[in-house]
Order: sequence, then structure tokens, then C-alpha cells
Amino acid sequence: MRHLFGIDSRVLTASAVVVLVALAAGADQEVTITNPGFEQLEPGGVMVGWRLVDGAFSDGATLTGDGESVHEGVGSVKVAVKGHGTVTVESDPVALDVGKLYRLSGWIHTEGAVSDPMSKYPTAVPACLSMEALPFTIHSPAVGGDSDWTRVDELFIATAASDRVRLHLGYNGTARGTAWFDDIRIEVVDDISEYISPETVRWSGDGFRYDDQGWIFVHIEGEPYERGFQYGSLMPDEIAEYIRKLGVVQYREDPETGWDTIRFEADALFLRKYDDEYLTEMKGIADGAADAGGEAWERPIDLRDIVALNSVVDIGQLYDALEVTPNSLTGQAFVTPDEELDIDIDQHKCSAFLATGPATRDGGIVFGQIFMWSGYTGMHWNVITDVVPSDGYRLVYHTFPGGIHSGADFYLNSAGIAFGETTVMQTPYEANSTPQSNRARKAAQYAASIDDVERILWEKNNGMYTNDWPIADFKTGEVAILLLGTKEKKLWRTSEDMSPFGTPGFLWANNNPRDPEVRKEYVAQP
Ligand SMILES: [Ca+2]
Repeated sequence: MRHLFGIDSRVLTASAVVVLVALAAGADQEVTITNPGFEQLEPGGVMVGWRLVDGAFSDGATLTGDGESVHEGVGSVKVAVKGHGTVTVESDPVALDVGKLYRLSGWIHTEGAVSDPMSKYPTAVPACLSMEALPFTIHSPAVGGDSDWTRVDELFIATAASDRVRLHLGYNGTARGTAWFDDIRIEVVDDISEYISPETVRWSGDGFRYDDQGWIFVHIEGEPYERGFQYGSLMPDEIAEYIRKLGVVQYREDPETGWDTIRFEADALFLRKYDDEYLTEMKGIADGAADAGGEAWERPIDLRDIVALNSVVDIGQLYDALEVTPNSLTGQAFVTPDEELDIDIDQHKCSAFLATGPATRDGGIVFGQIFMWSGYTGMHWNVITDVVPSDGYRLVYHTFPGGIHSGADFYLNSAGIAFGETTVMQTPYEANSTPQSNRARKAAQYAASIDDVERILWEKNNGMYTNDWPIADFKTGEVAILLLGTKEKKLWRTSEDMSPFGTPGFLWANNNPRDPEVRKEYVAQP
């Protein structure tokens, strides 16, 4: 290793200054990055601590140390593309605390840096900073055109204990031109108000809500009625708007009548099947929303509205379920194998995978799921609800305004359990049982193991929303998929026989009911 351009005395002085500044700010507040100011080159001109990322640069892209255009010190890093292209440069690993807030910053100078105007989604940007573990949507503000040295920064919450800084020219698409980077820093940010401005946080008792990049985060806690009241009072307008749209979907010409139909169905079939705990929570949501001015067709939101809102998924499955649910004349009616193969296009819904042990780089669990729903009402599924209940585990789930269950489905709890769901063909309806929305929520609140999730989803199963339920236990590293029919179920788990998967440590769900006993439920039996 040698110092860039051989001016050792200047480099030593600069290092001493950096050390003093770091001590003044609290030595643990700055994350160590190798060669953050691009002052050091290996023999042969290779930049110490930074490199091009394999597979993330186009032909002719270059990374060089530069001593002419610098922000501080004697060197910077210069990246360029040939024509339109892309370059990603990454640092040596940096150590972060998962869940902690950091600020990534640096200086960028560009000449003729212009991104591809034809790239629509994601939107291509010229030069910016990001972290390897962050999704492509999270990066610093971009610098482009002919720009003098410009400071950019980006707050992020660490998602990996070992991450890398990334420097981009042509990110989320291509760009042309040249960019210089210098003085990259990562600092711990202790004050959460730098990320979420206190003025944007709304409170209700111990509950609060804030909005971030299109998502609504709502935290509620306490006894069922108390936490429900917090929930409803924190999003009356969103609940009202979601109700209105569900009414439109049901009956476009007269949405109020459409919604009354859903309310009647939910009241007749499901309201009395919810556990006391969840009915009480929904009563709290209704009262909280009404208290905060939430209205449906100029009357205050009430309990039946919130029960209907939370029963929409169960109701939606009834049409298919009744096709295969027996009555006293059943015996002639059946679904032929050919008909079963002729799966309607809208049967192809959410998909998910689980990987662990031999299927992941570090042996830990990776859980991925996509959610599919119509866009008209689906845009309102932008709520992340965080519940600290008086009984059971803390749980976090992705849902719609006023959802006591996820529906999406995506749950995490403080016992280390995560589970999701992907739809398969609907099995029969079991009228005298508990709604799936109740069972799924209960599993998320009370399960501490894969066995618990299976047991709670299975107990008093009403058969609605026949699903593959991917389940992960982060305490043990085990993952599983539960195919839950109405009278039949099948669990595959990585600690046991995984036939017919045959992929060690890897399970997936793609709307295909793999178990023959569950498939038999598609034929209505007398
Ligand atoms: Ca420098």
C-alpha cells in the first residue's frame, strides 16, 4: 500500500485531524470505512478498499483514482461510462447495528452526467450513493449534469450487520458522463426526530401514527378496546375512504347499498364468530374512528362497518366455497379433473418463498412474498400496524385501514415467528367456525412456534381463504408451509420430509395445492 501521489506528510496531517474530530464527536458515532476520502492507492493504481461490483458495470466503464478534482485531501475517485452505461462501486464491508439509524453522506461532482430519459420504472438517476443491503428505491439525492462538488446524504435504518457503501453512476438504469466521489461518511443518528419529524406524528393515548414515503405506520398498545380506539382515531379518513371504495366495488351504481349488503353478510355470517378479544378491538376501532369524525355516507362509522371491513376477505371466498360445499342434494355435482385444470386467471395470486440453512448464504432465514389485489382498493393497503397487546406477543403486520388482521398476509411477532399466505383454490365453507381473519390474527399474536401457528389456524377452521401459509421460526431457523384446506391440511417443514419439494432448505408457494387429500375437497361430497 502507498499513499496517493506520495504526499505522505499531508495525508498524515489529514488523518490526525480526522482522529481529533472523531474523538470530539464521540468515537463510536462514526462508522469506520476503509479509505473514505480516496487518499490511498495500491501499487498499480488500484483504489484501496473500493472496487467495481461484478455484474454491475457496463463495457468500457472505468474506476480510477484522481488527484486533479478533489473535494478534500489529495485524491478522489472518478467513475466514467462509455456512451450510456452503468457503474457501481462498493466499499469494503462496514459494521452496522441492525435496526439503528445512520446517515450516509458524501460529495459528488459530475460532468455531462445525464440519465436515460426513457427509463420509466425504476427511474434512472445519474450519480448517487446507496448501501448494498437497501432496496433500489432508497438512495441519496442524485447529482447530474455539470455540477460542482455537491454534498448529498441519506438517512437509513441498517438492515444488515455487515453492509457496503455503494457509489453509482447510472442507477436504476443507465447514464452517460463522468462522476467523482469523495469524503464518504456514515454516522450514527441517535435522534429519531431527524428521520420522523415530530410535527408529522399524531398521537392517541399511547398510540401514534406517522407517514413515510406512502406508508402509514400505526402503533397501538394496551387492552383490546383501548388499542382499538387508538387505531380508529388515528386513521378515520382512511377507514372511511376504504369503506366507500369497497361499496363501489360491490355495487357501482349505488355504493351505499353495496356496502349495506356487505355489512349484512358480515353481520349474518361472521360477527358472532369472532373471539371476544377481537370483537372488542373492532368496537374500539369503530368508536375511535367515529369520535375522530369518521363517517360512512354521513353517519358515524360503527362496529358493523369495522367487522365488515375485516370480513371482506372471508366474504370474497364464499362464492367459490359454496360451489364445493355440500347440501342435501349434493352427490351429482362435482368438479371434473379437466375443470380443475382450467384455473381462472384470477386464481393466480400471491406467491412466496422461504429459504434457510443450506439454501442461504449465511444459513439464516430469507422470506419473500408478493401481494396481489385489485389496484382500485389495493392502493389503500399501505398500512403497517404495530400492536403491543395486553396479552400475547407484540406483532407487526401489513394491512388496510382498520385491519385487525393482515389480509395481505404478512406478519412478524416478538416471539420470532413470521408467516404469510398465498391463495390456492377455495375449499368448502364450514359455517359454524371462526373466520380466517380472526384465526390469522390470533396466530400472529399468540404463536411462538410453527406448531402453534398450525394449531391456531386449524382450530375451528371455517375453511375460508384456502391457502399455503409459509411460516418461519427465526429462533430455530426452521421454515415450513402449511396447506390449510377445510377438513384436510398438510405441513411441510425443513426438519422433516419435504417431499415433493426436493430442494433442501427451500420451500415455495405458488397457488398450487400439492396435497391430494386437500385436492379432494374441491369435489363436493354428499
Ligand atoms: Ca479526498
